[in-house]
Amino acid sequence: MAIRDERYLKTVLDRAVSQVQITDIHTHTYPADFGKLLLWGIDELLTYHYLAAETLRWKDIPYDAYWAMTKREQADLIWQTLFIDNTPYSESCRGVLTVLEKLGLDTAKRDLESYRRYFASMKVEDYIDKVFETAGVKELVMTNDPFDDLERPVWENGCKLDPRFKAALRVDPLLNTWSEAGKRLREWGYEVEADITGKTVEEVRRFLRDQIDLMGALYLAVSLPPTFRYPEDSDRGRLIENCILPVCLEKGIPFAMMIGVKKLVNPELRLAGDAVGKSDIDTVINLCAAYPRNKFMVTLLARENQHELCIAARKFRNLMIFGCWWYLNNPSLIEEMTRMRLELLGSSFIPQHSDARVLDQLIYKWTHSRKIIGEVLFDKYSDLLATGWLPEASEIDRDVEKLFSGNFWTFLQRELP
Ligand code: FIX
Ligand code: ZN
Repeated sequence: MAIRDERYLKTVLDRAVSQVQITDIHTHTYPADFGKLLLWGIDELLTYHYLAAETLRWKDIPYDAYWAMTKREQADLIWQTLFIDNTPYSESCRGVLTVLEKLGLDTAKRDLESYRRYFASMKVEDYIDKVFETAGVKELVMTNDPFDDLERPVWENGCKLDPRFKAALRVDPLLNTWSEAGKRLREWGYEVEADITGKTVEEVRRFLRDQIDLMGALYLAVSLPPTFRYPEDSDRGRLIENCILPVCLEKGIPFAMMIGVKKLVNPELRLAGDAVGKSDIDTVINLCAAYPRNKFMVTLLARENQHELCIAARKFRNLMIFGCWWYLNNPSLIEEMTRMRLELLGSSFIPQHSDARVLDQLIYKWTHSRKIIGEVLFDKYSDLLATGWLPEASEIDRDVEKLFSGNFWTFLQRELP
């Protein structure tokens, strides 16, 4: 049915955006049989590395003293510092409150112990179902690292994956610390040498194929520093050229590059110690141009890179840009980036991923993003109404499904000439 006015537009669009079942294409969360890798509940929410960093701005305790605390003690300190002694303005603090509210808990009471009792009463399997349902997420892609000693045994012992959890093969150690990774590969029976030539190339390709097949990986992913360049006379450059891209092409899967992380600028903050730097868009352009049959998924961490990334995506159909990553996952920047992308790319992009490290975060990260993306879409459809164009309700459902799920799956299935 054609939409002729903004009132009906709002009704149709609000319903479409609130009900669409989401494919969350990048997370750090796992099913219950991954053991300690699955983080959930209020104390994990509070000790998320974003909040640890924010808390340690207020407290002059030695970093080691913080890390020596128990998880509960850390959560108590964070709750008192960011939620009681100060107002929880930040997106990561607000997110904790959104999760509690969506679970039906009373945040007005500010009663941390009562929240703890709620989570303690939950069976993990039931809670996973509740989070997926509350967040409206139908499936998510994990971050699967064969070099992680906690994770590798789960795969080697033959895990039967919950179908809502998909795999992505993460290759940071291979690309960013080849000398160390090479030693591990030799331990695992791959005949690799320091020089990335001949037999070593073949063995790294074999390792990648083995892992992709073992996990059923939907794509290969890596996070890269802002200094990453291509072409680059380096182990990383040679591995990308001789191993990663040929195997991705052979398997028909994208190579996802997450570029712009300045690792551990403050190592005392551990996982919270990474910062952001402006990346080189020519590197993305060079790769997309040199490998037109390979599929690239790219997200850049610096706000300053976003416009040029959109322009690069206009030039290369093998480039799918995605998400408002990490320090960009804030309302003001999600809005700015989504407007820019719709204006430059139409709907041929993936607007968001959650990056959830704690399962419960799916609830807040998607509640917040649905609202912002929905508001931007309302403006864009309104602009079209003003030209006399009459969008159909079915087209709005189509567009919203593509943005929150379909574009990802379509990109995975594409075979480029
Ligand atoms: O490299 C990554 O996947 C990053 O998303 C993480 O390392 C980062 O800590 C994060 O979770 C950001 O949201
Ligand atoms: Zn991530």
